[in-house]
Amino acid sequence: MGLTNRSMGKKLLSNDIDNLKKNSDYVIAIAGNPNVGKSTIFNGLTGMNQHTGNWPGKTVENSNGICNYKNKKFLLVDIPGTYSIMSNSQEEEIARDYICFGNPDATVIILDATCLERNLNLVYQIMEITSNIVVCVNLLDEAKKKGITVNLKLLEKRLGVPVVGTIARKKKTLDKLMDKVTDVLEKRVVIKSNKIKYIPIIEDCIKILESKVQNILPKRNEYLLRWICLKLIDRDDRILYSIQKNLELNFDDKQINDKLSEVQKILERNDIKKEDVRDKVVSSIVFEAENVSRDVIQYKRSDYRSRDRKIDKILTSKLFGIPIMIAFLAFILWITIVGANYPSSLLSELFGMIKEFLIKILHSFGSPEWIRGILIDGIYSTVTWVTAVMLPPMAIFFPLFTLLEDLGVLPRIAFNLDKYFKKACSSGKQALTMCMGLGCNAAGVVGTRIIDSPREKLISILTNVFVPCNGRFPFLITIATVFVGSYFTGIFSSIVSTLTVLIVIILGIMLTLIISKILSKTILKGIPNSFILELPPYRRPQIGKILVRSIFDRTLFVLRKSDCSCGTSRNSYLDICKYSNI
Ligand SMILES: Nc1nc2c(ncn2[C@@H]2O[C@H](COP(=O)(O)OP(=O)(O)OP(=O)(O)O)[C@@H](O)[C@H]2O)c(=O)[nH]1
Ligand SMILES: [Mg+2]
Repeated sequence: MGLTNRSMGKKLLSNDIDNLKKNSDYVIAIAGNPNVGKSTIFNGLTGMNQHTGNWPGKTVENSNGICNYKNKKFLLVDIPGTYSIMSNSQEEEIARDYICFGNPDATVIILDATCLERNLNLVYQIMEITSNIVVCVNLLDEAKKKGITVNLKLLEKRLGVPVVGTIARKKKTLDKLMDKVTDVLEKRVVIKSNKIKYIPIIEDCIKILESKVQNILPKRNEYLLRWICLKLIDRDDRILYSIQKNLELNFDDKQINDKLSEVQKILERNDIKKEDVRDKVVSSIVFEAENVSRDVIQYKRSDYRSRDRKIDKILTSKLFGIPIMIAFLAFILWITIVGANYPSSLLSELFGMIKEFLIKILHSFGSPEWIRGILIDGIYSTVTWVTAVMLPPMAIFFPLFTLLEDLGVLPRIAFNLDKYFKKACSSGKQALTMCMGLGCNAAGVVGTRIIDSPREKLISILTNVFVPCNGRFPFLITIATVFVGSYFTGIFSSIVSTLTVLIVIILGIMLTLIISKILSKTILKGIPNSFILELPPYRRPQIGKILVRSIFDRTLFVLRKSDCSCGTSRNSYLDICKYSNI
């Protein structure tokens, strides 16, 4: 299992995806709420390295990867996390359009075992648009720690679709998932999903429309009949537009319009306004999700979230929130500076010895002085100096940053900074993309896709560069150590250097806020959108994996590029704008 085409780490063109589809036996969509472990499962099955971390909204576009399992080739598609497929945010549209119109052979819906009720809402919505579903209850280890037990057999019975439990971090548990998926694809299990029964008036309206919509719906899309009728009753224009475009349908049909008028009259007669339809639909889903989760979940303790709440009270408090954040950052920078000194000098010595050796070799060949100058004093010395100075701080900062990300600290930082971004009339989510910028500005800019408003997205992109990324830290650290820290001795030298870098970062954050405010008041005028940010539970980071991932995937990648691929070249900038939908 998990044999991978690693070259797929790069961005795939639609041609490549078509080829992959052709060469695979099945296409599987991996859907679910944000931060439930979709990408971890995807990585586990494909061997790829999609961005994972403990905060919602990391995956912003569909990613493709191949999983070979029991002589079958599966094309897995990791789609962005979404709480619902009813509203119109970008991630939700990407997820909905893929499940609905991307024709996957099966959809695996990943659920978080520790908050099943909310996750089930999405299951019921997806059940309306596809029948080939496997429900995967992930994070069973976390649930166990919190004293939560999920009765998977009963859940399967209540939903009417196959259910499997996994711990994404333990790859072995993923075999069970692939077995269930294969059973579904090879029709070894018959799925009879228990769809939601809406209130009788809405069910009646669906029936009225069904006969007419069926006439224009191609046979292969018959499964969508009920859902399309529901959307027509809901008069959800954007979804209807998407349905018409993707399925090449035309709802401007006399018979359908007549039936729609009839439906509207029925709704009016029953005092149900246009905006009430969706509320009624959602209430039915929430009610059923509550019922099912009440039946299938057992709690050993009712206060299973109390530890997280206690920590959050301190980390997000008005008084301590920001000082603790600054102290965290200072500590990480200090460890980076102190820790980088030793490997840096060791590397310098090593490269120095190799240099002597190379000079001797060149001498023995009788090479002229100018060749030695170009090869050793020029190319070799520059490359090795950059490596000795850049590699150690990056190799220390990246893992520490990823550790905080996996722990779940980033959303807490965003929460603390939200009010400042609101004052700057920009998006609260900008705090998250700014934090990502600390790791890598390119990732920060691509991450702006989580911001819905184009105005706020543009502000975030333009200001992301003000926070120094990991590629620029070594340079900052060198400057701070040489020009400031060197005036002090012993431990004070590293403390002063740390404070200098810290001040530069804080200035960068202040500049981000000031420029965002100026842009919001001038060329990018507008009112900030409100947003809801979920504070995820604190999760124990996987230290070994973080070390490997940060050093091999990030540090060496950045070092190879030497400029952090921060979008300085025209092509990468265009790529970034494309990914961010600008
Ligand atoms: N303990 C534990 N942690 C898990 C498990 N699955 C995922 N995680 C962690 O949960 C966090 C979120 O995982 P991701 O794979 O990034 O989640 P996602 O659903 O892809 O998130 P988005 O792309 O933001 O929607 C990461 O820190 C994972 O290491 C699991 O089964 N057990
Ligand atoms: Mg993801």
